[in-house]
Amino acid sequence: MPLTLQNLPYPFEALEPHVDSQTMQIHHGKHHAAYVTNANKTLEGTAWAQASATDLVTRLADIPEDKRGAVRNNAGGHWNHSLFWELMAPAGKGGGGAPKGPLADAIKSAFGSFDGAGGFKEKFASAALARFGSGWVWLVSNKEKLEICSTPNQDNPLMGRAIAGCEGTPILGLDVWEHAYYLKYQNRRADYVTAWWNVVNWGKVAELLKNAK
Ligand code: MN3
Repeated sequence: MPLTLQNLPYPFEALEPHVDSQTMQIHHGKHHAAYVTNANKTLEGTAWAQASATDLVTRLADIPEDKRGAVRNNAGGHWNHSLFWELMAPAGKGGGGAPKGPLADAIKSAFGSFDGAGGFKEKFASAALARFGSGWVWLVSNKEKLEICSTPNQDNPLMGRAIAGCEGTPILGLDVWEHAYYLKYQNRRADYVTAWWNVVNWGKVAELLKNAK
């Protein structure tokens, strides 16, 4: 089956006021939908037409060269957004708060603390602000260790360090393209990041960490 656009796991307005309804509608219904359409159009009639998004991003080097750039951007965009929607939940109803259990322990061991000075949240937010132009910030599980890294455009850590400058299994990702925040926050990416913590679904992150091992 070609790639398909999944519905959001919550209504468009569910993440208000932190992420606004109009942004969610355009982001999912226009931006994400376009990545799916364009990836399918690129792969139509090729041996890759039935490949999963994960196959496409992890085996990018095997994709015919004339299609590779379009697959990198569009299958990458589809993979990244499919995860991103799952990583959020309404504030106070699965979203926000702090990680628990083995995830909390792993974050503390890798970064010193979750929300203390110089700790995980501060480092992740700095990486989000340091990403010039469009891209993503990731928390990855790489060889049993948690690391923060960032990628340009729709690159993904599963593409590997040689391509994406980052490697490992993503367990948390933040979209810092302007389309993710401009309607509500305009140029204030830092405010978007601060607000986004209120809707992070740490239960999902914990599950992804468990599956990454
Ligand atoms: Mn986006």
